[in-house]
Amino acid sequence: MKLLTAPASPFGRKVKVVAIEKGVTEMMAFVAVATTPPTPNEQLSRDNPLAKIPTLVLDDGRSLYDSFVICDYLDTLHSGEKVIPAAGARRWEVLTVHALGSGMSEAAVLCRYESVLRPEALRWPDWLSGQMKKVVGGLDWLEANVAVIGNARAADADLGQIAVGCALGYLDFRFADLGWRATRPALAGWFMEFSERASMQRTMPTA
Ligand SMILES: N[C@@H](CCC(=O)N[C@@H](CS)C(=O)NCC(=O)O)C(=O)O
Repeated sequence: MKLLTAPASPFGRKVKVVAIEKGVTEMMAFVAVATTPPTPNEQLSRDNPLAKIPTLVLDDGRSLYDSFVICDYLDTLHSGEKVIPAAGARRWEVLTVHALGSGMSEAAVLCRYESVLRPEALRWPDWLSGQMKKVVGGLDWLEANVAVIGNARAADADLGQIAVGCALGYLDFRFADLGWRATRPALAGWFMEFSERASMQRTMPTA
C-alpha cells in the first residue's frame, strides 16, 4: 500500500508515527505529493476527490482517507496495543484529545494557507485571528489538562497523544514565533518527553 503525503503535513506525520509505533511501515511505501487548495494535485484527485493528504492507496486500488480513517485501518494490521482503545472511558478521552490535536493542526494549516498562499489583497485578518484563537484555546486546554493526554513515555502511545504531538511539532515548524511554551510549562515538558520517541524523531517535519 502507498501513503501519499508530504513531509510538512501534520496529518501525514500522525499516520507515519502510528505506522512506526505499531511496526507496520514495511507494508507501506511513502510517496511525496504536493497539493494546495488553489493547486490540487491531479493524480491525488483521482485517488481522493478531496485532493487532500494523507491518502492511503491500498494494493487493490481502493483509497482510504482522512488521517483518522487511515490510523484506524493501520490499527487493524497489528496485534499489539491499539492506538485507539476499543472501549471504556479512555476510548472517549483518546478520541476527544485526538479531535483537539487534529483540530489545532487543521486551524494552523489554514492559517498557513491564509498567510502564505492567499494573495495579500485578499487576506482577512479577522478570519486569521479566529483560526489562531482555536490553536491558542487548544494549547491552554492542554496545559490545564495535561494529565488527560497521558504519560508521554508510556510504552504504547495512543492516537490522542500522537495527534497532540504532531500539532505541537507543526506549530514549532511553521509558527515558531508563537512561543507557546512561555506560558505553558506542563505542556512543554510533556512535549519534550514525547518528542524523544523514535517515531517522532524519525518524522520531523521538513519543507
Ligand atoms: N482532515 C484531514 C485534513 C488533511 C489536510 O488538510 N491536509 C492538507 C495538508 S496538511 C491538505 O491536503 N491540503 C490541501 C487542501 O486542503 O486542498 C485529515 O485528517 O487527513
